[in-house]
Amino acid sequence: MNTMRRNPEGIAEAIRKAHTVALVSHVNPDGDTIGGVLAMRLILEKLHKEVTLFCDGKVPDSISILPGAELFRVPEGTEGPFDLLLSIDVSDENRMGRSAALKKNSRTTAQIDHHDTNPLFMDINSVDGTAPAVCLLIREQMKVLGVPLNRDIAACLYTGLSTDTGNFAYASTTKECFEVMSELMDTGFDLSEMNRILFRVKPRAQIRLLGRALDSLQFRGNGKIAVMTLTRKDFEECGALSEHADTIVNYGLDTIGTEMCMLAREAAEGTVKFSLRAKEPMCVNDIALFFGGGGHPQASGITMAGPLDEAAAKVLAEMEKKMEA
Ligand SMILES: [Mn+2]
Repeated sequence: MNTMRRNPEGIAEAIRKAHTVALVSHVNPDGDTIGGVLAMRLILEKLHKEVTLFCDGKVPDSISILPGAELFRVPEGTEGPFDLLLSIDVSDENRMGRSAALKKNSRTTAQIDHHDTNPLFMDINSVDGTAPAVCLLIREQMKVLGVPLNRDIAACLYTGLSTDTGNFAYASTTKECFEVMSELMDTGFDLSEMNRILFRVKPRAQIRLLGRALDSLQFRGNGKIAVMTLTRKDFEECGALSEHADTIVNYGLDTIGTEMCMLAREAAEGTVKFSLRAKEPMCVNDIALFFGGGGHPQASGITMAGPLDEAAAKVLAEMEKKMEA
């Protein structure tokens, strides 16, 4: 029986046996998966491993300042062979995108993750569904490997820790976050500059897109459900990219009286991408799962076929049903 648990010793053993290592992030990469992979790259290079980084997607601009971010390759699926493939923050095999094809070119597969829906899809799994960020598990992993912290690794781990905990504000934030933060601070990494780049500065296109989304804001379900939509035309006229919509959903949730929020955006090839959020004790991952998506209880996503209005109406109907229940 596979049970979900942290297994830093198992991962360390696999790393020690390997020379060539492929590190894999999830699709639609965020600060935790990118920060985690880049920290792990620095750790593995200290151990003289030959490391290749794969991400099926574009690293968001705000995190492209991290050391090594330019080294990510978009997988073709034919690369390798690798002694070890190690995915970081990937909740299921589909979330590897085209990197999943690298599994067959890898002698051993392993993962470090923190999603409690993870089906443990690698040979070696170190998964803790209660950890608020995978970067927390990377800190533990480097202790087991005997690699010390430095400023660059701290910057990478901070990126994951701060983004996945909403700046240490989500209910998922644990004492361990602050213990690790204390260690990161000892390296002298530039906290205020990191915060400026990660959380404050935004491209003009993103601010314009935010305006469009707020213009679309509606309150349904007795005012408890906030709904926003963005069309392809909105993206085009603002000059915005998909990543520019990533945090907009929070404005709906932050409105007083709102318990659930949805942002529906037209994406590539006639699909619609949904970001769903909920205030505790409300959750949205069951709604996401119902439509073939997934995620965390209070933050989930769905991708489904369009058109936008029809898809949004379907998801909204489920949200309203849940709110009435
Ligand atoms: Mn994460």
